[in-house]
Parts: sequence; C-alpha cells; structure tokens
Amino acid sequence: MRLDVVSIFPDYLAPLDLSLIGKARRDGIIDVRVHDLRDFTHDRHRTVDDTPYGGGAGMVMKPQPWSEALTHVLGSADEASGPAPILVVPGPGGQRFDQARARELAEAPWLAFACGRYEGIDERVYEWAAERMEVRVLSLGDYVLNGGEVAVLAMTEAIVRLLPGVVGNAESLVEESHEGGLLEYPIYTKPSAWTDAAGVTREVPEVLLGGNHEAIATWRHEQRLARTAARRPDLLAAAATAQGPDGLSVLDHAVATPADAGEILTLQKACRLEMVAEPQHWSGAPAETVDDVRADLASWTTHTFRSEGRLVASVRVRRDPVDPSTWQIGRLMVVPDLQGRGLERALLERAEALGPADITRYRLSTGADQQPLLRMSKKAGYRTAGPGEGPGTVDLTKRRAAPPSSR
Ligand code: 6GU
Repeated sequence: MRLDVVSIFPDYLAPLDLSLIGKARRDGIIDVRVHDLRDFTHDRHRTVDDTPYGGGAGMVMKPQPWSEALTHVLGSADEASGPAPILVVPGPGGQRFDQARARELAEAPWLAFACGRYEGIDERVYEWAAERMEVRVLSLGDYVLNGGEVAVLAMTEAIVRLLPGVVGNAESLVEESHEGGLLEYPIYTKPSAWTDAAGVTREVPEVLLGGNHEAIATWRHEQRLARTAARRPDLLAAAATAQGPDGLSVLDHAVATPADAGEILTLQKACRLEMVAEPQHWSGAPAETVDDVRADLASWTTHTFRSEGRLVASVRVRRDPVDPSTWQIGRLMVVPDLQGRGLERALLERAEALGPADITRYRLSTGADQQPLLRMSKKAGYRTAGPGEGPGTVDLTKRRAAPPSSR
C-alpha cells in the first residue's frame, strides 16, 4: 500500500518508522512518503496560511501550496498504486473514523493524507481535490487537536495493522474490540490467584480455568455485551445489525408508505452529506422535498429497514416501464454510522431477490460520486452502463443469473 502524507511538520510523522508500522515499511508492505507542504510555496517566507475572508480568529491554509503538493502526489502514480489515491483529510468536522472505516481504507492500494493546521484549509482545495480523487474528511472523535498529524498516526496505525503480514497472528485481529461492533472481553494471565502487596487475593474467573471452550466462548460473549452496554451503549444498535451473514435480517423490514416520506428524505440528506467532502458541494442536484419523495413512493416500491424504530436503510425497486425485463434498483441508502459493514451489499442482494421470475437484467442507479457504493456494486458483478436519468447519477447493469432449475 502506498501512503503519502502532506504536512508542514514532516518530523511529526517520524513514529511511522517505529514498531510494527516501521517494520511493515522495511518489509515493503507499505511505501510511506512524507511531503513538506512548504516545499510547494514560492515566496521567501514559505507562506502556507493567510487571514480568513469574512473575518474571524486564526489563519486559513492557502489553496495554491495544497494544489501543487497534491498535484505532485498525483504525478507519482504508478502501476501498483493505481491512478489516484483516496485523499483523507483529518479534521474534527469529519465523519467518524472507526474500525469499519479502517477496514475499508485498508483495501485501497493508495491513500494520501492532507494534514491541516490552523483553522483549516481553504474550502476550494476540497472542491479541487474532489475533481481529481475521492476525498474523505475523517475525525478521530469529538474533540479538537491542533492539526491532522496525530490523527494520521492514529489512522495509519489502525489501517496498516490490518494489512496481511503486519500483525503476526491474524487471529488477534479478529478477537478484539470493535470487531463485530462490541468491546473486548476481560483478559487474564497467570497466576490464577494473585495476591497484591496488601495481602488481598484476586482470582481469575472460574470458567476460564476449566477448559470448556463452549462455556468460555459464551462467558466471553456475555462479558462483551455487558461491557458494551455499560461503557458504550451507543454501539449496541450497530452491533445488532452487524450480526449474522446478512445484517439486514435483524432489521424490521417494511414497504414504505407516504407516512415514511419525511424520514426517507432525512436519510437521503444524510447519505448525500457523506458523498462529498463538504455539504456545500452537494453535487448539483436540486434539493428534494417531502413531496418529491412522496411522488417517488407512488411510482416505485420502496423498502425500509428499521432498528428499534429508527430508519437505518432503504432501497427502491420497480419493473422498468420501458423495458419490462429489467428490474430497476435505486436510492440504495444506509445511515452513515452503519455504512461499510456489509449492509449495502445485503441490501442490493435483497433488492435483486425482489425482482419477479421473468426479470433477466438489473439496472442500478447511483450517484456518480458514491465511490464506496460503486466499488461494492462492481464487486457484486455490475458494470457501468452510462449516465443515469438524474443529474450526477450513473446506471450500472448486471445480467440476472438463470435459476439452476431452468436447465
Ligand atoms: Cl482527525 N483532526 C483534528 N485537527 N482534530 C481532531 C481530529 C482530527 N479528530 C478529532 N479532533
């Protein structure tokens, strides 16, 4: 995996030479290139920032050094890296970086990180970059750091340790916090009875000493649930949907009625927000209204999936009015906090399965800038057919496999 980092403090990234990440570098598993943003300035003071238009505190990073630095990075593309990286811009205003995001990014052949400092980077840099590569604004959590460098260290560690050959024992990747959406169970080592300096003895839970693997697995799972409920109750809904090969099966499925239109519109807006770096760049399409959604409900069958009442996913399907052998699938949406856990694929397969027996082809419509969705549908066998009906949309098609009984 190629990793490029652009920063005004390249020395901040020195820890990338240490420990498992450093070894992955020496082993050739990752190719890390750190760039000094100031090398792309042209004035004597190597200026990268200036005062904000409209007033306000702090300084804003200028667009020109960023476009030149990122052009330099793009120009170093090679066969293994592919044409362009996914550009990660760490910032407290981004989507939450979590284990699912780490897993998703670990699949990319090339990642670039743009470390902002001061109040942030001129908004036009995001626009410029989004025209050239996929851009993700990602946050570590709800607090403010001085710049993106520490976040890059955290994110690269979370991503690189998932690459094959980096962590020696692959099983230790599976049995840990956040895999499966739950926190880790408590762990113990020898001695089985430990006496501290005050003379108090603490025992290891009995079940772990018995060698009954089924009992141990059950105990550990209960501990994970109890711990997650106590410390991170917010994770439990996500864990429920992550269970089983088809996370959809634990959700409440229904066909949408006009009463659902408001919630579907909210889901649409939340998904649109995730598509591009920043909300003001919503790609062209005029804002939809509840009435638009209601009108759609009349000409499509929209399927909704809820978790404890909350609308978490939906998809709409219908027979193509022009070509009745084609099953149209569109508006495939999963709430941002549950994206990247396999629900999208399950939703697509469910939408396909809803097609009547005489359907021979699927046509999926999606936003041209919905990269994760495009990647997923290609993995599922779809090929780009051309621009879609709505502005900024594309159509993908796939032949329906003949049922085994037909021959
Ligand atoms: Cl990714 N960057 C900055 N500057 N502050 C943060 C953050 C990232 N995540 C939380 N706070």
